[in-house]
Amino acid sequence: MEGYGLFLVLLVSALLLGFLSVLFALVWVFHYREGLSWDGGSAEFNWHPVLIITGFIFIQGIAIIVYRLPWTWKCSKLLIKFIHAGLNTLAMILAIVSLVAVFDFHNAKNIPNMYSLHSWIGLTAVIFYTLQLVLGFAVFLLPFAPVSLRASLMPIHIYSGLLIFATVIATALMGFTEKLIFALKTAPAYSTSPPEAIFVNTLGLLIVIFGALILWMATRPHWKRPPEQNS
Ligand code: ASC
Repeated sequence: MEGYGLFLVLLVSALLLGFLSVLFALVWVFHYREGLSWDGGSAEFNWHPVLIITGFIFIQGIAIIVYRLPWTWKCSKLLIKFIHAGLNTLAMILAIVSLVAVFDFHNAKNIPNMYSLHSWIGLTAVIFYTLQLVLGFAVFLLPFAPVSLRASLMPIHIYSGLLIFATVIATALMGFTEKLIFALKTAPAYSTSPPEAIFVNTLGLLIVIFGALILWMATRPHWKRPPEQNS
């Protein structure tokens, strides 16, 4: 349990940053924007940032580090696998609902779909996340795959999981920039740094720091869950 105290400090910091990011997303859409509803208007679009930040960033981040929580090491590995898969499934559902909100809003307002880099990378991330979940379920959770296959796929599962998580954060940053440029076209223009722009730029910073902490916690070898004891 080397540096276990530091792990807890990073974990609490990541949780605070995660909650703060969700709170910032809600303040953004309720205080600066049109709130939330499912009516084909801007308040429907607003589900997109709220659900992406809650599900695809915060919940996915927690799902990534769930094996590394020291108090779960005495729980069965299978239980932690179910929690890892369950949190990722919840994140996937929220991400898909958030995409439906955007497409529905665009179609209602005759705004074209899938032209921006944000949309290309974002849809790719959701598709690969879904593949990762289905493949992870089939190989690591169901009892059929031989240990040799599990062992050879595990480094790829870890690498692609971390790559998708980092890509989702980069995609969210592109989305913030796009939305601020679209929404703050005329007075107050984005270029004059109005309060909404400062607020959402800050939200972007919070999410980058959250991601940095999760990636650090997930990649330190000495914080790995100890191998199962056979006794
Ligand atoms: C699993 C599991 C592991 C790995 C290992 C292969 O399903 O629980 O610890 O795969 O068996 O790396």
